[in-house]
Amino acid sequence: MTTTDPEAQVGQELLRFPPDFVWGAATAAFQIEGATTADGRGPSIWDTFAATPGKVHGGDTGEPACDHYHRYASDVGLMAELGLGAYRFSLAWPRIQPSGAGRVEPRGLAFYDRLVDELLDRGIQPVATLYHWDLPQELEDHGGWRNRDTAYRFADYAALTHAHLADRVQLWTTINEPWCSAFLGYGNGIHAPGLVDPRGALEAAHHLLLGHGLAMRAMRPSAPADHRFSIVLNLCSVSVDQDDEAHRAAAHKVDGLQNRLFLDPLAGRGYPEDVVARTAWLGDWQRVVRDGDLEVIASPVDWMGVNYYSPTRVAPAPADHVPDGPFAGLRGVALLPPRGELTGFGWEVDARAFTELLERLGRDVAVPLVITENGSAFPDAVSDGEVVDLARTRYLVDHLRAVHTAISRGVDVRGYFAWSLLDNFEWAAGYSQRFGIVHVDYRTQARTVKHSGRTLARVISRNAVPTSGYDLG
Ligand code: IFM
Repeated sequence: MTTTDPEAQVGQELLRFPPDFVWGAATAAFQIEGATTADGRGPSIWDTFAATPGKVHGGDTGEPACDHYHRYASDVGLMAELGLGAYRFSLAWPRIQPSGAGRVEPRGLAFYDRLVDELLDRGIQPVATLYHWDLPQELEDHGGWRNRDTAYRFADYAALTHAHLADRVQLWTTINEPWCSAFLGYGNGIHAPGLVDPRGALEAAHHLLLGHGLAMRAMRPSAPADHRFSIVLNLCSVSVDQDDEAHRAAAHKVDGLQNRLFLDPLAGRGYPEDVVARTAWLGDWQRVVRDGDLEVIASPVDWMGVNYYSPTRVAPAPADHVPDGPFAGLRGVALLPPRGELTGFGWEVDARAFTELLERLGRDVAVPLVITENGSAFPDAVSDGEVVDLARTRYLVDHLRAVHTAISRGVDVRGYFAWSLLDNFEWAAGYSQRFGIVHVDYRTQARTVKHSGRTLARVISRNAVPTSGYDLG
């Protein structure tokens, strides 16, 4: 699908995206809103975690973040300037139900009314994520996602929030990256609530999926026919250095815990037997997975959100070797350090692995895909009013080419959301990592559109990327 665009630079070949391809950028409530005690918002696990010394880089907290709670209107103005067709944001559960159950805070809902109305006024389609990691602290005090009851509380919250915005928001996502909530929050404890409990991580994974399914069942029956529901997964492409049985087995194990543990039950295939067998020493699946749960989890979705940043490299290791970090539930696998070109955050840059992942998902997932996050962190600086972030621009354009390649090979990808619209609170890394296509000066709250943001705007206006080079004119 290579054609020449008369508007493009002379001789520049373009890779065109499908005509109705959705272009957007994404954020999450805790990462940008600030105003953590405004208008009756309750505390979340991330407020507690960030207030705990040593947990977040530099002692950073959710204040002030990007003060988006007060600056949402001008931020939507920036989106319009960039030509975004859609904006993916998350709703803060503790703004809407401060204790995670029961009483609803109307001022919390009113903020999202204002945001959605502003988006619609500017012709930008809102894409709402119901849960992006900010669990109300009171639910964590009762076990958080390790407690089955949290899944039911999530469904209640999803139903009331969906009902409130149903007249204006058509695209919904239940949960963002359940793998991170389970394995970083309860597995190695680098994310809130900061627990090192590998068994609890598996329980949390199941309850997050159950919460997703219960929410689907709570929202779908009353939803207008044009509403489209999804879940967002951070799926990884697993790379090995050799193509032999031992390496393939190591890759299969990691693929099981990161990808198939989520993809299979969502697709109605149940939990992968090899993962269940391999983690039996950690969890009592029979106790945790109750009759009927798998049917609930497999409630049909309309699309699947895919978040991709970098590949995971693995190798076989002695049978009793337990890898550090989030894969602590796996024995006999070694995680290899990233190599080659790295982002400022030290993440490996590999756009080809993105195409491979999408092609695999094209085979394994029955619904259309949307890239709900993709981006890179580099240390940017404003100079003469500009941020010339060429490394991020290259990352962006190369990954868009990778998406285009997957589409040209038949994968049904319907949209792309850059992570992130704004520099923001990067979880345990605090404000030290900048992922934005718009720079934020946290002292003055000034916004500066980066070179990568202007590049994305040009891509959007042409609905195409050039076949080569990074100068989009
Ligand atoms: O900032 C996060 C986001 O909240 C979830 N996906 C990965 C991003 C970069 O780490």
